[in-house]
Amino acid sequence: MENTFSEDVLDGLMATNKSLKSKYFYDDNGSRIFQDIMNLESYYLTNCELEIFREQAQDIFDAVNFDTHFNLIELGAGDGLKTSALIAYLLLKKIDFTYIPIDISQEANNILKEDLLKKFPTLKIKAKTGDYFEILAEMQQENDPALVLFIGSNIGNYTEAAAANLISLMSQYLKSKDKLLIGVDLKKNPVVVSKAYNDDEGITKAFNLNLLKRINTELSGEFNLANFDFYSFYNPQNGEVRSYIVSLVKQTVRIGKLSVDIEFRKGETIWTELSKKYDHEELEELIESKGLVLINHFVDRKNYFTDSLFSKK
Ligand code: AVI
Repeated sequence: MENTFSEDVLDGLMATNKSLKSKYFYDDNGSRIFQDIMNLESYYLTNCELEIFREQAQDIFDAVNFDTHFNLIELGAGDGLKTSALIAYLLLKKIDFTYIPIDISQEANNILKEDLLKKFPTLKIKAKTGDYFEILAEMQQENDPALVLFIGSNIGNYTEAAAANLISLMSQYLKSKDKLLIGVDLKKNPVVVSKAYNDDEGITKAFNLNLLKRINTELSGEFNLANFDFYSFYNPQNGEVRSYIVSLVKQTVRIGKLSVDIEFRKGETIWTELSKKYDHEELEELIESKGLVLINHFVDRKNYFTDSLFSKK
């Protein structure tokens, strides 16, 4: 069984090196802030991936090479903005497919379905709520091939071991004809990467501090957000952006529902997120070591982002 929010908060804040898991960013408020991040000029990832889908949809589907009905399965679909570009292409070309977005949030799925049907009334869509792998296991029973999308550089939020485990599970659940399209942010000029995670408007800061807000509302925490700042750091040698909440003063914060008082030194940090950048070779190594083979990398014009297509060995 997965840990609960309170268990993870307690473990993370009682540790010598404090941390909070980035998966907890995405409550309703956090998801809204993430939409704002995706609209930032400095957060280039979204536009790069959108450009790839808009301009290379045909090349991608030629490489996928399905000639019967297939399932387009998306792991963690969010607002479906980028996928819409692929869907628009497929519908235009009258290609027969069913879109199956998988999300842990029923509400997110309902909104996505409603939005997409407004845009594309003829779309066949079967949104599924639950665990990615339980649903992929179910889908293994189907005869039709699947194109599985894991886009948005979500893989970057997993540590090396967790990413390897995730790809290995995906690979196990793919049927022999299935394909995986994975969207990954690439290593590039460190100045560009740093700016994406440190915007002038303070939106990424608000995204991080929302974790403390969540603890306040859900666990009766007493964090005063004015006493905390945000810091992110990109190490171009290993491709890791690491993000932190910083305590601006020495303070003790009560978390009522956990019956604990958390002590902070002035300048002490809480690690909140890893956003790893890859290069093509590293990505191929990670994925090909788990029984998949590269078909092609589709990159944007600036070479900032890749959507890479893999098949089973
Ligand atoms: C969702 N994920 C890929 C984003 C990223 O770039 O790591 C989340 C994010 N964190 C700060 N800005 C955006």
